[in-house]
Amino acid sequence: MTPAKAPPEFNQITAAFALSGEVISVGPCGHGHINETYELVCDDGGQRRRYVLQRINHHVFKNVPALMENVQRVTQHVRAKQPRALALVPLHHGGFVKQDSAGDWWRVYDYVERAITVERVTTEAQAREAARAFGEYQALLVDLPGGRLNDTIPNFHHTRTRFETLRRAVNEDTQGRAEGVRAEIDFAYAREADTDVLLDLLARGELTERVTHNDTKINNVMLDDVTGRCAAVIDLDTVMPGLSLYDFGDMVRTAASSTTEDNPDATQMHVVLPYFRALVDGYLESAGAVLNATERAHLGFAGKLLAFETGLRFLTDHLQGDVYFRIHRPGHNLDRARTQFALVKSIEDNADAMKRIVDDVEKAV
Ligand code: GN1
Ligand code: MG
Repeated sequence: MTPAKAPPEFNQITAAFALSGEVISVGPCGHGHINETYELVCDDGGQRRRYVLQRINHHVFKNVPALMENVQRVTQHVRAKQPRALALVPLHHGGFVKQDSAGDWWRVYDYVERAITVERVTTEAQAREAARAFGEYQALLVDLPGGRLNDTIPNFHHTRTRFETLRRAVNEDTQGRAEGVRAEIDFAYAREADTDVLLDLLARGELTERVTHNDTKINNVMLDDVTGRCAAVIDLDTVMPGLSLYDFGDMVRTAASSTTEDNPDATQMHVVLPYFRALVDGYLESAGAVLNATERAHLGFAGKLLAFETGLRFLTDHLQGDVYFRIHRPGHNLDRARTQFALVKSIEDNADAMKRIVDDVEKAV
């Protein structure tokens, strides 16, 4: 995907939303790979008010009204319990999403002020707080009224499907890139058996479907810039039925790792055990009462699985010509696949130590 373009008919779009004041500036916002995100600054009678405007990627999220129904239900439910949680801004004429003449969909959130996101954890306290916050989010959604949420992306974390998609991309090799990534393909194929582990446990009833966030990377939690406590969980487009282990695993992938997924030098990537311990500690503090013994027993494996699955997705996108994740340089998705696979290897090498950490933390709770 190419970097964000200037949005068309911008004024008509912002005018449709019930904003306080006049829009005085628009700038880029965040580091997401899928949607386009802008910061809107409004002048409200001399007071500055900020909003987040997003163009929803409808090639990725094919049913935007169904997605927005989820987001609306979830934000309404969480906001009643967390005053700083994300809130949608309505349209003047009702509803929360505006379609422009090109068929693109737009929505606006209130800006979460006095809070930051980080791309990489630098203290154990940050890791613990992020995990506590995502665990709390999970626990808050246990009593979400209104029935099952829509599947905004079917089979999103179905690792077997992700694996088969990679295999198809290798066989089709539309860009002629397979030869150059033989080592990565072999790495993936050697771990095929991992793809079914959680799916088999789910089929046997040992894991339970829950309402999960499904994209718990570290930059999807906003931390108060003074206290460091969670201000808001963001990026709610994939909140839908899922496994809690997907949420925990994606935290391990992005918060118990030594470098970012974008690092072109994959040798710098490894699991950071003190951050892993902090994640287990924070997650069990808030979600511990919800989790069953099978979930607890697979916390380390979940980190490996999500790094593996995300690596499969990056490698597939590289082979297919970078059509899904936004890239900022040639080979970017390949670099990302390499960091993910380096993390998988590191988690394999540290599996015993990670198991001991989980046991230790459980004993202490
Ligand atoms: C995407 O939108 P963003 O950048 O927060 C992706 C996640 C991946 C992540 C990898 C809808 O998240 O699943 O884990 O990139 N979101 C979607 O950085 O595919
Ligand atoms: Mg995001």
